[in-house]
Amino acid sequence: MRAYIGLGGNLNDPMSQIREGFTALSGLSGSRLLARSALYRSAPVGPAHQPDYVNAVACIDTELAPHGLLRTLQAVEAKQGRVRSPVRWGPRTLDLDILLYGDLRLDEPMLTIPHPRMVERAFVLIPLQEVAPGIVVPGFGRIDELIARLPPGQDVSKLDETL
Ligand code: ROI
Repeated sequence: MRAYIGLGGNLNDPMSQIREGFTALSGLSGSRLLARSALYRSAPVGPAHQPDYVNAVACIDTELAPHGLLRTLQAVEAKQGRVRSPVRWGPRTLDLDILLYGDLRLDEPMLTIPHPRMVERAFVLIPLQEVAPGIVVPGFGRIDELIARLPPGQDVSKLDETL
């Protein structure tokens, strides 16, 4: 099944966090990494007193069922997504979200597909459009229409990865 994974992080070196996330995704059991977007810098959505995020989207081909994929992604987050802060375990530095899983629509307490907030978030839709132009988000519509309908003021820009 073709699935799209959203990556995000905002700790010290979030570009490296996201690159490591891509590396982990390229080694997932029963899966292949088909495409990765550029890295994007985005202003935080939600609590404002935190650093900017780096966001990206990956496309994978996976034999894992949705819940198996979720568990596998959570294991990657646990292994690579946390860094030790001087005081205690720091905040999660790598978020891996299942955005889409084929045409599946799933609404369960632990797992909702499509990701329930993705259509409001420029930091998801813009990198998703880069790897999947013309994709239809099941139940929501075509990516270009969703981007056109985004609430204004979300600050997302492609990063220069030569830095
Ligand atoms: N904001 C941005 N820009 N990018 C994220 O990945 C992100 N992830 C989150 C919240 C706190 C909602 N805000 C975010 O979990």
